[in-house]
Amino acid sequence: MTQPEAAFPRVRRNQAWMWRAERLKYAELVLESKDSFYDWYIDTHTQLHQYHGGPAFLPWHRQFIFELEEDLRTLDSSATLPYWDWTLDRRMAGFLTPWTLNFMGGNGTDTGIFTVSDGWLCRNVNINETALRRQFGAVTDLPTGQQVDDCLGQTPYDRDPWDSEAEPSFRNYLEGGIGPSRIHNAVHNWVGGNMRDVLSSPNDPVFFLHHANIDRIWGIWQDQHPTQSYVPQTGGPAGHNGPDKLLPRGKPAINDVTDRRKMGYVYDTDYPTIPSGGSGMLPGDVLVPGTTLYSAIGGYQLDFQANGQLGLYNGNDRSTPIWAAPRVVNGPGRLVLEPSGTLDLYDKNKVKLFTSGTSNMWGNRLYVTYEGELALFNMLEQIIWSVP
Ligand SMILES: [Cu+2]
Repeated sequence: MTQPEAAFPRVRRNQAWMWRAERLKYAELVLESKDSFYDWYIDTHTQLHQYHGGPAFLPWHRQFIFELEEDLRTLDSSATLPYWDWTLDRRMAGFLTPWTLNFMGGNGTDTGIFTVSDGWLCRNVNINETALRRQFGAVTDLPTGQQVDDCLGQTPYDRDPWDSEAEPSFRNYLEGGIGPSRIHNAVHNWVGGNMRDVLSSPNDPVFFLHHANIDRIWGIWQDQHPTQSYVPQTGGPAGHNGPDKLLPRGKPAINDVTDRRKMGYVYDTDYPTIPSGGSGMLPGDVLVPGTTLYSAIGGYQLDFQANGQLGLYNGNDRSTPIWAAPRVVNGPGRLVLEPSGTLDLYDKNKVKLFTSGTSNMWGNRLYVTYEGELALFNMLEQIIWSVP
């Protein structure tokens, strides 16, 4: 059976919706990278302080975390960076936070997988071999969703004097030079410990989850403001103009990394621009007509036909569906798996044709099982809804 190739093999997902095994796999992969390339990122970030407090802050960090993702993919070709949406669960612990022992570890010193005894030695100026430190919430709160929305309303991208005083400036508002919430800086300070020393902060592996989220927010802003491009192109500080090449490699140029889709990755929140299909739907996924989900074995398939009709079939018998959603009247719409856990089918007029009615069960996933069911699995991998 042929399964459709995803147009974007690299989808960066919200860590909150990753299953236990996926969280552990990512944490162990990062721990493994400590033996080879990881420390290069700590040292490079520490040295290149000129990319903070200026327009290149966002493109430089985009390329920086992209390179780590590329390196991780040499160890596991399916790896992508998770992102930490800190507005989602602003507590210090809980299953939607990254602070679980099978993932980023907890508060304080030396917890979880990233401990000295497991080989996670922090590098500070001239001093190696210190334990990872955190002190949650000691100096500030995490940003709220409203504060991020306020940030997304800021234009232009940046302006003179192109530094931490620039205003109005989306970049400076997001980075944390201005605005009531100091978004990017506040998250570093909230985590505390190693993250609070911004230059050596990649010592804490949550750095990359935080910066993936900052990068995601930049991407959303770019999509919302298509006429606002990267500035300055000339006349800005050295290294911060669009054609300038990014250090330390001297490539690519800033203008080469302003389009994440051209770089070949997207975030799960970038839907519905991703043609979906394949084996299942994850929280936030949107399926467009003309795509099919397949069971891993057994030959069952969920067809979302081009006319918007949704049906579950035994692949050997396409004449009669095992189960079918209510008939589409107004034309094809979308199938949406809401992060809050509901599967909803819409028609072209956004009229809801069908719902699983499973809201407030955050993180459900949809699969076609090998027994021929369409089933929603909760985060404990239990079936909580199925048809027929
Ligand atoms: Cu940085």
